[in-house]
Amino acid sequence: LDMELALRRAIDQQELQLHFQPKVNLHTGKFAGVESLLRWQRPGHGLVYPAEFVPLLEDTGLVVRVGAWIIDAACQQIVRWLNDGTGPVRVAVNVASRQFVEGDLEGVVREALARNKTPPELLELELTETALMVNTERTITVLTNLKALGIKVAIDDFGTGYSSLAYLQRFPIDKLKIDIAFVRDITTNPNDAAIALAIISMAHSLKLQVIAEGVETRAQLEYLRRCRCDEIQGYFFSRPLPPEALGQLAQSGR
Ligand code: G
Ligand code: G
Ligand code: MN
Ligand code: NA
Repeated sequence: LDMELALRRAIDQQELQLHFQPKVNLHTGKFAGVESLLRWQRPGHGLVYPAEFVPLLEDTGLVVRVGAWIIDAACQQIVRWLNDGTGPVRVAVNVASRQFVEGDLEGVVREALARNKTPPELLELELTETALMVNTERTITVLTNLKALGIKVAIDDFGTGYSSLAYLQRFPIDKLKIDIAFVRDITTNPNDAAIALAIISMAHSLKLQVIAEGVETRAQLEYLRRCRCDEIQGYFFSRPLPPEALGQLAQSGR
């Protein structure tokens, strides 16, 4: 309960902030954008990570409100980077299940894009399989409306949830993000390697891009490159960084 109160206060006191983890294009070796990751600068506690409070945000439904703030903050940051000379940076935002299922995601995104004058193609949403499968007809409608706004859509943590392959071709999405669970032992566990390769092949057959998360070693990177994976993200390249730290990195990659 203390935590919930503190979180409610955090929202009002603007203690929430976004950090950004770079993604790299494996075909060109160049910077390919970032994933935004929520942080809580909690007075007396330092920087608090989402594992400690995102579940509570979900349980209390606060995630719908915070989620709208996150999307607006990401749109704002995109424009800040455009204006400060960093250049165009595509930002992928995590969307919580409840935010997708209960919130007016289309309205939130439309307003955030308009208010900040953000080029829509620089915004991407990362949705989970679970959220997409709750009501598949509604999902198709919402995704179609989101795509009409000009943004990109990815399925996060792919391979760990329950999603019917039949829906992969019906959902208007752009990208699959291979879950870290298959990447971790990709160079030592033949099953994980096979699954990752199968996901990449299937995605490409369906004209989807593929990104692998949690890449920590050059060996993982090289395997994924041989599999024709399009992008990677992980500590091998960079940890999540505060927005100020990103400018140079983004420019060096161009
Ligand atoms: O880097 P990290 O420890 O920050 O993230 C931990 C988990 O919290 C990840 O599963 C990530 O998807 C989730 N998370 C991070 N930022 C956000 C966010 O902005 N919104 C939602 N819904 N989840 C987030
Ligand atoms: O949204 P998602 O569940 O994909 O969140 C990504 C999570 O993975 C975040 O907690 C982020 O900090 C973490 N992460 C990013 N890169 C790496 C990595 O290379 N190794 C590990 N172990 N975790 C990572
Ligand atoms: Mn994610
Ligand atoms: Na993930």
